[in-house]
Amino acid sequence: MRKLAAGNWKMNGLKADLAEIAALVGAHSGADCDVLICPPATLLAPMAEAAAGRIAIGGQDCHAKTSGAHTGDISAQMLKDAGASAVILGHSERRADHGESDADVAAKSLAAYAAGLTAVICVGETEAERDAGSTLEVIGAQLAGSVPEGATALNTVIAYEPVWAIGTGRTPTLEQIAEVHDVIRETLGKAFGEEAKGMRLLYGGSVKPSNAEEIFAVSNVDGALVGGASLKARDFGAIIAAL
Ligand code: G2H
Repeated sequence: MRKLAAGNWKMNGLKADLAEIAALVGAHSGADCDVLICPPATLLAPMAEAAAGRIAIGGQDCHAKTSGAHTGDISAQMLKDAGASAVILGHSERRADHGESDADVAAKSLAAYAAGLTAVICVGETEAERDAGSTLEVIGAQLAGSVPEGATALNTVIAYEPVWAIGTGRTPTLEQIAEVHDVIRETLGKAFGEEAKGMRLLYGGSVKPSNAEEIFAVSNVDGALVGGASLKARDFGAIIAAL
């Protein structure tokens, strides 16, 4: 399966930062993996232009509806229109800051599919849930509620992002990552059959150049969703090179 390095710029990036994309396009030349950058909505169109089709561009959220009276929201169609081919959905920051439920994420995923976007659906346990020994149960429930019928290897990517590892510099052990990714593959297999074998499973949470190679070697890790280390072409380029 072709691996995927996805960058999540979160609420970072101004026009001046588009230079990083120009540099990344250079760094990505010849890389044997797919690269996706999800900038803030304000940079989608100019970034798509700067990426020149060499790097895929994605949104960080979308509304479940296609249009209407939803001030401040953005539809999947609008993302597509701006040059996106994917959208991150159900990131833990959206779940925490905006109260997004699994059902919301499933509805948004369907909107993404309808617009022709790949949904990068995020799941992950909190530290309290891991300490309580309920990680696998939490992940199973999130997958069941967030990944809708109609998910295929082409339209769906799953990102496992333990909440306690996001932006903290802490990462699970390689055994913990393997355990969760193996269970995600198995759970998707029960729900989606053969399609699940081709769905890419990304690890996310404090991925950086120094730990990328060992994480990418873990069973059922098909790439990464990278936050802080995706903002600079030098760092993200090193992660891409490790894939
Ligand atoms: C997790 C990740 C990107 P970071 O949110 O989705 O961010 O790599 O900064 O931990």
